[in-house]
Amino acid sequence: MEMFAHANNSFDGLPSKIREYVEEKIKLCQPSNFHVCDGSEKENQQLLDAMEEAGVVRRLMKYKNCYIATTDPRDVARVESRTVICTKNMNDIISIPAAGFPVITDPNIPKNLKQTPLGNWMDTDEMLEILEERFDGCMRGRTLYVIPYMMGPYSSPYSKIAVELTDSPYVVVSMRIMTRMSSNVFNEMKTLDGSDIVKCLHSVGVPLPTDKPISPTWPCNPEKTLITHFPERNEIISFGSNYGGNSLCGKKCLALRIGSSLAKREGWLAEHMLIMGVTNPEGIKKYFVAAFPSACGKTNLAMLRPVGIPGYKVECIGDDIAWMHFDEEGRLRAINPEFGFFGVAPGTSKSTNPIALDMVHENTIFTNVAETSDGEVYWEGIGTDIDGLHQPSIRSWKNKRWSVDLGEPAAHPNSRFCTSIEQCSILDPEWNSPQGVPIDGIIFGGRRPVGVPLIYESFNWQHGVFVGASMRSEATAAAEFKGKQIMHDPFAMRPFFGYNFGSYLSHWLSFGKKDGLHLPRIYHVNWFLKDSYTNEFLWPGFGENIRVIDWIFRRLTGQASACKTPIGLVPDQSDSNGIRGGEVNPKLLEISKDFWNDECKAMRKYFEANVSTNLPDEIQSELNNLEKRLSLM
Ligand code: GTP
Ligand code: SPV
Ligand code: MN
Repeated sequence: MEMFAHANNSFDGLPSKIREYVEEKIKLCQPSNFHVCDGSEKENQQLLDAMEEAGVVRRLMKYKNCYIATTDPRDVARVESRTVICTKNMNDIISIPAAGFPVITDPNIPKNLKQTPLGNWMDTDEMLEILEERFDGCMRGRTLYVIPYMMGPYSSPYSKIAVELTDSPYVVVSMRIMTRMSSNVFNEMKTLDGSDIVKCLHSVGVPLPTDKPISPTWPCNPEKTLITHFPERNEIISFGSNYGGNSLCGKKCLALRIGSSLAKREGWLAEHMLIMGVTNPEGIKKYFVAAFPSACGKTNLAMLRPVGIPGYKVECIGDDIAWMHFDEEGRLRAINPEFGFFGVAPGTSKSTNPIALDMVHENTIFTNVAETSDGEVYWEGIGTDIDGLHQPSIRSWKNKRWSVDLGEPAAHPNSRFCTSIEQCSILDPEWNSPQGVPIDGIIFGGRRPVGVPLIYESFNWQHGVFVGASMRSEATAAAEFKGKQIMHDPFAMRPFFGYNFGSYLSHWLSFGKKDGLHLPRIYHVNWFLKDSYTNEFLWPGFGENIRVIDWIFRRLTGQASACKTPIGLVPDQSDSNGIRGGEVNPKLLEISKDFWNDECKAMRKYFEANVSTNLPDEIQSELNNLEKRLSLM
């Protein structure tokens, strides 16, 4: 990608702390030019035009201001094995696994990087040395962009200010959608101590000219990829990948990994959660947050269009990340630190998520979707009839002519749309509120084909924290895992913990011990139970998930009864206070003693192997109690 045509390469207006940082990184990375972004429409269009000319993006003729980018096939998702938190003290970040650390055999992964199923750690100084080498001259022939941005609403006491330096124009236009990116942020920075600003450095890791066989339209360096976080320095350094959570540093790197570590220090919560407002048929409004692992239904639930029970209304505040603080009245309030959606494309259709489908036909950047010869997007589950009378030809995400017979998907399973939150037609009136919205319920969930019921309620806060800790879910295409193995994914945060999971649990538990807090009730849902014979989903999902939200809502207003089971409270099927609005397959609410005994064994093993002495006693005793209740079943 050639340099920006009308670069703003003056340091005027940069706060001195940022100027020093930029100067230092320019010296290291040796870009041929630099540009300080202002976030304006004009700047955005210039970048898109330049990228279009260079073939980095293609304009989609059917829509207004929409583009497709397709990636190097080696750079399609987050890479968890190369994502690492760096501090002085290892135990701050990870516990030593009972089986010891795996020996690193890949010569491109630092030998002293410690990998665990709950995150990776390396010593700060050692990592900085390795990064110094990777970044030395890494931007030669490219432009370095300086992106000032804010996570969270302007003038919110909970927002954080950051700057990302990157040599990827794709990252610039994406960050402009996903965050509040503006030169105004520099003014806010002047009032801050430099250490309050989160500094991010990103490079695709391919200096020019290069003799490597790389894609000129999606440069990346998969062998050398490292996504590193320095919570003690408020810094993020990401090398070699241009994809989503690896390169858009505001998202997982800042809002979750650095965020959770700040949250621990400052007494709040940074979570992988959607935020939704629900108004019931009587006009009562409640807000919920929900944590599901990547590609397990957050965007869909956040934009749910109710089906089955008339009179409900759902409004969206966020689809991926929640920052939550207890306010002076002891209510938990949530803000969405992001400004856009980076949503999974496959499966998005008029019937599953009409709100998302409507919103992506303007000002959207698609990544790794397919394109029809009519200039429309295409992906698996988009709901258009490809066997119909008019059959446009389809160009796959690999830029090849595609047909079903090829036996591979047209769009990558982790293909995404990137759209500003302002384009969502069901935005909650409070979506931009500096104080955030008051949360009444916390919902955990995962992709569990067997055993885990559609819905259950935890007995109390401590039990709810245990429910979050014991979450498991099928692997998805959002990271590098192959197949559908059931993985432990506590709080849907496994790839995003910024500090030791044991201390994270203690932090959550600590709120249960404070006086004067109105603790939200905690639930667990599973939309993904399957019929073991037909392999079909037992629950219709999507819009009909309102029927489960309705039960939760009526539990909170004291209108729905529940049966006590060993794992928690489930809807009473025999009375009309159960899941309303249609038939419910009894298998959806079954609790099998054998299944849950096995589940307990798996949890015990997981905690012993990976959390050991850092596991809070409360979680241990919740597990013991669950086993006891099961034995009496
Ligand atoms: P990330 O952006 O990776 O964090 O994912 P997410 O949690 O926001 O997941 P998303 O809502 O994008 O859904 C991922 C996939 O699950 C899509 O293909 C959806 O169509 C599908 N999905 C979402 N909700 C449901 C549901 O209720 N039932 C079924 N069967 N599939 C669903
Ligand atoms: C996820 O994987 O949870 C995402 C997509 O939301 S990414 O931004 O790539 O992390
Ligand atoms: Mn996510």
